[in-house]
Amino acid sequence: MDMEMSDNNSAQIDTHCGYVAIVGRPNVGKSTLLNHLVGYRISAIVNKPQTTRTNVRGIVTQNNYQVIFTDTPGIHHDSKTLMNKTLNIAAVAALDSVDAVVMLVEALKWTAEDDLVLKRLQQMSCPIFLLINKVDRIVEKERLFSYIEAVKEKRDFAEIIPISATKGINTKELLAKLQPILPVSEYAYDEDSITDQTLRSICSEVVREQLMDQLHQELPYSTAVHIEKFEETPHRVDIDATIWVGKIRQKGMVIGKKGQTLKRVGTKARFIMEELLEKKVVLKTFVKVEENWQNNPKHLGDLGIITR
Ligand SMILES: Nc1nc2c(ncn2[C@@H]2O[C@H](COP(=O)(O)OP(=O)(O)OP(=O)(O)O)[C@@H](O)[C@H]2O)c(=O)[nH]1
Ligand SMILES: [Mg+2]
Repeated sequence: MDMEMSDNNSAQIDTHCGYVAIVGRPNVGKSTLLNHLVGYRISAIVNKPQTTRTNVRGIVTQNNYQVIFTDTPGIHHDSKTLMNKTLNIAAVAALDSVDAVVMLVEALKWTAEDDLVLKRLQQMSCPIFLLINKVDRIVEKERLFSYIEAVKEKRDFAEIIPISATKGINTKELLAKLQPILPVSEYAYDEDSITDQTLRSICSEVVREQLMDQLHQELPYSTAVHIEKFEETPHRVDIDATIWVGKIRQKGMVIGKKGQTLKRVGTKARFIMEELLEKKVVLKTFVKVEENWQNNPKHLGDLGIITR
């Protein structure tokens, strides 16, 4: 069978492969959708805006089609810090040479930041799919119909699809609608690849996700996580993670009373890592202060937020 396949391949390509950017304002569910499509927790999900800080690829290969999705940071108005600006730049850069864009909005809502996203898409000539996410929350279904009529006026979308990224509603339909627009091409990634992220960076995101989840107000945005050690042996993985904060008093907040906050973060993160890595994990966490790291290009570079 292998022989036959390679003969065919040399004569003509029978696979399709293309790039699709997932964009939208913060907190609409972009990372949740990516993880659902890929079936693995590759991108951090938190119920707070500006969770995603870099472009993360998720790859879906089925029936001769490979779709390379890019999850992007939420496009937003705030540009106070270099990091805020960088997030917007990363999101827009992901639009470069894609075959389609999926724009997410939250069902029954349309905000000024949704308009900002549309503005960024203005010059795009590829198909733009509007995904109305979180439809599982709608109690009165009729309201969705009038919402769909209203969003049709915003732009000429290739498709408008109500979905639920958490429940998986209409996500198969999304893949089916994307397939015809993927160019005939060899696969860009191996058939069994699911992401461009390393396990090391996925684990650092797990720690950051848990920090964002546990911390309050502005603090989540002032933290960053760097994995200093990632040593895998046949039966366990040893991971050292450094949590960076912007101010000395924030260090105390991350650690918490009698170390309780950091302990909770570490325990939950380790539990998730053990599921992801399918191995015992020994996780050590350290907290360090780097004043104003969000405006420091070197630091943003070290953390992979600015690519050099
Ligand atoms: N009810 C419901 N909640 C959802 C759905 N999709 C996402 N969420 C929730 O919305 C919140 C934000 O999800 P994320 O996937 O982190 O959103 P995001 O668009 O990636 O956010 P940023 O990275 O900050 O731009 C989380 O609490 C998710 O659980 C959905 O279909 N239904
Ligand atoms: Mg995200």
